[in-house]
Amino acid sequence: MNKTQLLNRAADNIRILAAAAVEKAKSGHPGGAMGGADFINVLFSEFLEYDPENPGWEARDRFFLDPGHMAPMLYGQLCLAGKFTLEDLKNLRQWGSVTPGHPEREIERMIENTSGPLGQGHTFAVGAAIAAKWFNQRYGEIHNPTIYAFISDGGVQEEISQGAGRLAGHLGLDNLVMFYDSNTIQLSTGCGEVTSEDVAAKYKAWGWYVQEIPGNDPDAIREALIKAKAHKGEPSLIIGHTIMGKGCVTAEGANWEGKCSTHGAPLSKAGASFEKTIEHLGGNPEDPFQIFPEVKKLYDDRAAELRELCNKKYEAYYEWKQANPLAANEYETYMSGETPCIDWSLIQQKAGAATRNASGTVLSFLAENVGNMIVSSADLSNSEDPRLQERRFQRSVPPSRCVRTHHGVRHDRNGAPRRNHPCLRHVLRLQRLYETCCPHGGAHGTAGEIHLEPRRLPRRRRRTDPRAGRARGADSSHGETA
Ligand SMILES: Cc1ncc(C[n+]2csc(CCOP(=O)(O)OP(=O)(O)O)c2C)c(N)n1
Ligand SMILES: [Mg+2]
Repeated sequence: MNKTQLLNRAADNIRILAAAAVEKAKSGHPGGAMGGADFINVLFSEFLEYDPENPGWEARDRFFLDPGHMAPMLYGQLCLAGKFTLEDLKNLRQWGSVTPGHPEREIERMIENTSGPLGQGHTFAVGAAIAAKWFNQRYGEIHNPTIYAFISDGGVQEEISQGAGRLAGHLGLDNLVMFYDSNTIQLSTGCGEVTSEDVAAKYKAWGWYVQEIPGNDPDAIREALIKAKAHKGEPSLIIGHTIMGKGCVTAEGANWEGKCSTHGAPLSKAGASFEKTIEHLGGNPEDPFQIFPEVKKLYDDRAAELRELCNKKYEAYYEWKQANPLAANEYETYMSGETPCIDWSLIQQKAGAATRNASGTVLSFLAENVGNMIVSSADLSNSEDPRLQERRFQRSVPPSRCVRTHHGVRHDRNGAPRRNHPCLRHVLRLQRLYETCCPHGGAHGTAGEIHLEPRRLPRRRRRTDPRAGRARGADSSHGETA
């Protein structure tokens, strides 16, 4: 079996697991999951850099799944990577199981965040990319992760994505690589019935580097990912033309791919034959929950490669830390998740001050006290906080402590349901999810939103000293900071 055949086999394995989990649950979304399997498989087996034994490693690459309904694909993938068991997959969408219909966040199992509401994963990824860029500009190579996102037709159509995409292009976030699963099918119709825009032209106009590929071809996916990672100055969009329900057949063995019915129903209820489809994909319909031995080896080998890669990175970090103790101390403080101790009584407000001026007073104070604060401003920066004017987050400019990202006028949805513009909010939320920044957002009609609450995440193990590492076991070095 050559490499291409092996990757096809692994993607078929994911398709089988996703379809089987939905079939057993009697509900869920198999079609999109089966079409996107090739991309996620190449990403996880060749590109995504993570520590298999330390999922909370701060400098890991991130993967955000925008269409949360494609969770069976992610679970299937993470089962190959050893983060879920076959038993977990059998319990998809069951009360109390670890495999809900739309997972939110579970870093230990490598779930950064998926979104139920389509489009939010796009903004999450942009927020993470801004945060990662800030760390990279400030601390260099020791923190240089790639942020990957996976989006589908619905997410590309959602308005919230437009604000996020334009901002990412404007900021030149070349640490962001997004795969668009363009299968031309959505929940109730073909995409052509509801949209006719040129998505490639749209993203190019926003300043993205855009590639179009056959999205079920592992070699094309690999090539596109290599080019995307090498491209500087712009975020990347890989438009993958994929096949909804790839591999689906009927009881008679006729092709049943590209059918809207497979979006949100078990294959047996969507016009396909579950058994024939599993057989067609090389699985066993009597016992579909299996990891093929050659696929297991593929992922075991990848885990060994990743361990070696991480050891080198931990070693490099240790050397950097020895040479830069002050910067390392700052970095580790930010990464520890500890919020600084703020004496709020020091903030003096004038009686009757306008809320935007009051907000500016608070921000000015925080700017001096919260070094990892990222302020997002929707063209209201001068009325809020003049001092932050100089600290603009820009392309290729080493940032100061506490920066402002100027979002421009993006209050683009009248009657937006929340106080702040939703795009801004979700970008902020993700900067928070990145665990390392204190985001603030200011938009029309609000005094701002500051996320400074203590994090509720379990403390993550950090191995800043490579010699204090893995040998001690996964749980023995919690909170190990210098
Ligand atoms: C903001 C938002 N609107 C509507 C939905 C309901 N919904 C879930 S999936 C989906 C269609 C998705 O189509 P696509 O993204 O192409 O996924 P595929 O059918 O290819 O799996 C819709 C409308 C949602 N999850 N979020
Ligand atoms: Mg689709």
